[in-house]
Amino acid sequence: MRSLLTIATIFFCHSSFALEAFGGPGMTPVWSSAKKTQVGSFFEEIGDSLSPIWFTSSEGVMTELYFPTVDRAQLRDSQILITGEDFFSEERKNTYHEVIVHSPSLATQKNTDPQNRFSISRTLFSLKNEAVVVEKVEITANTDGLNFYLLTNSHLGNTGYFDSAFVENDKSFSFKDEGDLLRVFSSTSFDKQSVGFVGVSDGYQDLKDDRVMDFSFSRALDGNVASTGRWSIPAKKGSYTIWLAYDLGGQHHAKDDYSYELAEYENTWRGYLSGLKKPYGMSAEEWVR
Ligand SMILES: [Ca+2]
Ligand SMILES: [Ca+2]
Repeated sequence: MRSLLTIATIFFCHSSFALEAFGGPGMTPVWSSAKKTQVGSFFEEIGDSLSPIWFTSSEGVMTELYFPTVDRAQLRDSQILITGEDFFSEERKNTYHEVIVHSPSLATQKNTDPQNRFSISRTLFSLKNEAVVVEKVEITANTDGLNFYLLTNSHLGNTGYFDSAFVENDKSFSFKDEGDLLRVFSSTSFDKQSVGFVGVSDGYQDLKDDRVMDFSFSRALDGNVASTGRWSIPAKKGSYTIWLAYDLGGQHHAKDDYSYELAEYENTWRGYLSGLKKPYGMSAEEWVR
């Protein structure tokens, strides 16, 4: 009887219908690569901007976010996993990374599958008066049958330990570690969602071998946690634009389109830079492209 109970318990804990993820606290947290390709923050004139948030990227994806001071990290990374009928790919490790510089303050990172089955472009910026970083993600599928998953690993309060992750609704996840909070919003809904412990019950572990998302845990408490959401976009060739908002201030009302805010971010930096002395040998046009 006891062994039956044990089996039943194990089955329940590992069932995709269970509410709480198994395997806590997950693997030992590690930070992302220090070889950053981009750092950014909203241009701040005293009394003008109220955006105490800094973002970074490395290996083609968003890495540490800092809030409310530049020495307090809140995120490890956020990237995309891709599955096809016969392959699994991790955006950060399995794609070619290219950086397209639009201006001194704005860049797009383009990640291309070596077999050109897909590409993902991401443009990062932050909002003027809120602790919110936005990613404009453009996905291009060059073949049918692909699925794209957002994988986010929080490191609230300067450590990957002690975080809890929750599925909020079909467009958002939240993370908590005592007084630190991160909410992640997507303009496109997810048709499958789960949170879990990194290295054990997260989306990466779920997908890497069988390419099928089986887990649907709605909370993972007190550990090294990550959220996974499969975007509800057609598994067909095509291009899809998705806006992601990462809110560390806790007050943000997500939007479906941040084009205006993207232009505002760029224009404030452009205005500031146009007033600086240009580097020797460089034309003003080259300096503020
Ligand atoms: Ca933490
Ligand atoms: Ca699976």
